Amino acid sequence: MIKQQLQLYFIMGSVNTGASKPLEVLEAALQGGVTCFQLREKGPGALIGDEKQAFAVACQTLCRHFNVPFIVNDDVELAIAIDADGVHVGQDDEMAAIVRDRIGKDKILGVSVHNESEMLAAIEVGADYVGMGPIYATSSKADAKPVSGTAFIREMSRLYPAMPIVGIGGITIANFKPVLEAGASGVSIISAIASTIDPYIAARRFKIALNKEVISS
Ligand code: 3NM
Repeated sequence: MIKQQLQLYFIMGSVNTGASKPLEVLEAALQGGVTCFQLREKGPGALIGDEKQAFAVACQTLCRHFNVPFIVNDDVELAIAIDADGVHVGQDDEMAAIVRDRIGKDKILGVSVHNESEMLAAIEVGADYVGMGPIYATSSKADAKPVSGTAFIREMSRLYPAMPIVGIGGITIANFKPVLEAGASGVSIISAIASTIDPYIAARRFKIALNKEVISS
């Protein structure tokens, strides 16, 4: 179930959509077939407080309409307040073990990992999936680590095949295939959907290409 939901994992905040209205971008992406959504409200100009919560609820309402999981990046308080489907945390965010305790076993917990000891810690806390990146160069995360390529995904998916993996960072329609070939269940994308002129077409293209990969694998 979770592996299918990770196939086309769209991430966005209100600052990622350029001149387009964020909720319109999200709706178009959902119509195009994204299978999971993460609200990542970060960076200069990001919403805070009540405005952030209202935006989150609007995103959640859209996701529910399309039956797509709604995950909140980092902000556990917010996720609990609005009963989000899950939380994604990095290594610098609140410790994954604490987050698991707070959100409970039934919610989705995603953790970013960059080495085997972080992978083992994520398994230990019962993460539902792990994110690995940046696979390629990205301008969507100011503090991104050096580009990792797909070798880490390949190694971890071989050693720990039960843990679903998503690749993230610089992924486009032209370069996503090696991420799946390395063993990831899906791809996480900000700009190749959020910053395009037509997010519906962008998501649709990804969806069709990803389905072809599943059929041919
Ligand atoms: N996390 P884009 S890279 C949010 O390496 C995020 O953990 C990363 O955006 C990591 O699809 C990244 O526009 C940005 O490259 C992904």
